Amino acid sequence: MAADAQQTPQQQLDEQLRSFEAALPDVADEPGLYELQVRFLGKNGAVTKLRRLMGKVPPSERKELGKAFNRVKQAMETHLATRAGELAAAARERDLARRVDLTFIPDPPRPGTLHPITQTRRELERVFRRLGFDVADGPHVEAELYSFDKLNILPDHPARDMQDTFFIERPTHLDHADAPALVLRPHTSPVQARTMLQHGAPVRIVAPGTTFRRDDDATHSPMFHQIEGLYVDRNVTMADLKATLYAFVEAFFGRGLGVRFRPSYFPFVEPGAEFDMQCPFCFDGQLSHGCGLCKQSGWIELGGSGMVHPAVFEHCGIDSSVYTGWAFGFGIDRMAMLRHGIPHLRHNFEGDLRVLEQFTSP
Ligand code: FA5
Repeated sequence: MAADAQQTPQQQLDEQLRSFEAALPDVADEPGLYELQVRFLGKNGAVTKLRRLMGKVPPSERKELGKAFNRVKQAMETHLATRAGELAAAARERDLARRVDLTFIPDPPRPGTLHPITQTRRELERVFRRLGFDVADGPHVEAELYSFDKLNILPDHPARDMQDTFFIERPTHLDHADAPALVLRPHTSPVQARTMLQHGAPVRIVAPGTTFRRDDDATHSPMFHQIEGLYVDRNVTMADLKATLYAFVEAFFGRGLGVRFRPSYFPFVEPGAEFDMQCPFCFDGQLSHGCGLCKQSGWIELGGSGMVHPAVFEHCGIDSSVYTGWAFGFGIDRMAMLRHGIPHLRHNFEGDLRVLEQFTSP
């Protein structure tokens, strides 16, 4: 009820108390109670506002008004405390009335597992970290500059051909001269260039990650994974490369498998070599006799390697008369297949739970 301007301040106070008492039974919870308190006793509450009238009444009436104000305020506070007690008791009753079936066993949680390629990548990182390598990363959408130019892959090299690489259209709103030419990186080797340009020498990193090519057959997929290795320092030789890769194969596959290098050409290394290891599936402790997986050859190709080409050093700001280094780039997918006995590359990427659930995370 609105306060009547003709009423005395005491009458107005009593009026407020009555409307407070009328509203109280409708309050159903603590926030409601708080709201009511604020409405009447808060800084701008109805009762607080009336208190401001004190200054306007004749001094002789002030004492009486003060008493009336305190009486109303106290009454409201007592009501609030009583109602708060009732609400708490009702909440407790509701709580006690709840029935909980303590014998109920919910479905056990079904934790997911790491994809076999993720497991393999993490295991590779662990092995190379123990050999003293840092782990580096690079973007999947990469500049042609790092994917090719810095790596001494000349503009007419077949790897730049549309057959191999996914080129990304330049944004039309940018001036063509300014827009960087972008590709989905066809190998992890751009991380070599990025790392050398950023950190200089010496450097010792591996860079595992996703790579993309316009490939699609039984043993090649458009998206696959590689791990790059790069070691640059004074007096680094091919012997270091061989020793590191021996140690890696031993730590990753175990069982004393042999390795071999076959001369090969990559524009960013000189000399360059393919790196093979004995097939672990048909290995008898000494020889791999040949099986379906190694196409009866007894050897499995892991990828390319070699001594970093002086031109690459030059493009990446490293003095090739002071530093030498080696690099490698291996396919991770095949390593995952070898480690987990996965017969087909495609199984890795079909997202079939019947396959994936067989590889529980370690
Ligand atoms: C390269 O990509 C070089 N960047 C490797 C390198 C690095 C050489 C540093 C020297 C120094 P290559 O194209 O051979 O090399 O690929 C390396 C490995 O990646 C292959 O042996 C294979 O295991 C894997 N690979 C390549 N293409 C595919 C594909 N489409 N699907 C699955 N694996 C692939």
